[in-house]
Amino acid sequence: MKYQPTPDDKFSFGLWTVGWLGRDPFGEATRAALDPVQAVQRLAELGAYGVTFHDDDLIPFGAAQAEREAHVKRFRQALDATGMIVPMATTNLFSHPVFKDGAFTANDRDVRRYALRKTMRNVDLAAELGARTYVAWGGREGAESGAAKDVRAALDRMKEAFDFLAEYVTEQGYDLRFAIEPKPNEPRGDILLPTVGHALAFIDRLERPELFGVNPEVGHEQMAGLNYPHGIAQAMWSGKLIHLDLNGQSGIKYDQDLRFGAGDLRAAFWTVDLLETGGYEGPRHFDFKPPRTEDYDGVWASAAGCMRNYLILRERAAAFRADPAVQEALRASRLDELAQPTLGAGETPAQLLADPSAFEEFDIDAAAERGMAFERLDQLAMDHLLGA
Ligand code: XLS
Ligand code: MN
Ligand code: MN
Repeated sequence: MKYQPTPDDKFSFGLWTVGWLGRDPFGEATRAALDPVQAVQRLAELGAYGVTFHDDDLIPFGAAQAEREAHVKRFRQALDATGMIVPMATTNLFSHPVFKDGAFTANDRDVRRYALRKTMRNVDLAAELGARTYVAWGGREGAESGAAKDVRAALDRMKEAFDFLAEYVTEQGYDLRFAIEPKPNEPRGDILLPTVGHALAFIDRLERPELFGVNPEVGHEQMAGLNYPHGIAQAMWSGKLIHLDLNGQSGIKYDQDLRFGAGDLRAAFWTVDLLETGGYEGPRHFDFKPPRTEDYDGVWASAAGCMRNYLILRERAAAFRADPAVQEALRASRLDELAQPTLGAGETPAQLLADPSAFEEFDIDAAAERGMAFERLDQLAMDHLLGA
């Protein structure tokens, strides 16, 4: 069947995505709780290869040890029965009221110490279940007002937390890297590490940067009006795209978490094109929320839609790249020239200064007149995207 996902496509979903009950700031849940075991089974049937979770998605917050073990055991059995894997896990450091001022950067020191313990505990479980990536989304790390957070001190505390966790993972011999997930706002008025760029710069200041990457989410960059494919391209260029959250978003507004392909379809096309041609080998992870209008049939239709849209876009992007007219248009737009270094091999400042063709004899007017032919190129992309 066409566009039928298989495990080779590496599609994964968070338990909290299909398991979202539809509770929002204005209304109660519209769906009954979903058993994680059922989520694993249904996602496997739909063609996903992996499932991810926050600690509290799998084991209710505050569960006693015996209860905890029972939940993990049932989950593990469902994984074994379906062949599903756990490529990634993460910590819920935002739902419980104790985290109202953040976790790793809460002003209260005891809250910060508790947050570290809660994370270490789930890092252990993640490693036990074979996860290779540990996502850290600092949803409550931020503020609503200026004096409430000393951002430089908070970044010191954030660095302290990540350096400590990296040390812990190394000491334990876990094969696990951390992926920091940026988001500009919601639930805090302003969140620390708001964009991919902020996160990349922060990682450079850590003691073991090699254990860190980013987990960019489509909607989070678009909430800030940013170009998602450009953001992940820079993460790739930095060797830091180790995981990602695919979903849909319509412009600068609240975090919509629409299914992948909804919202900005052109950005979705370029995203798939980049992932498929840029050497990204990690999971294609969906972090979306089936709208609260849907019953469970709608939930599974929405999850299937994420994967179907990815596969359609993959086909369209490949057709775009393979089209001789596109290859010609790319040359006309001089993309091949962009790939050439600006300087000759080993060319020195003195040599560039001595090259009259670069300045004295450079025909500025002729160069300024040259068209870039981008519109024709983009229309070819549109034709492929629309199947014209
Ligand atoms: C929320 C985030 C969250 C992370 C995991 O906006 O997307 O779901 O992906 O904690
Ligand atoms: Mn989101
Ligand atoms: Mn996310």
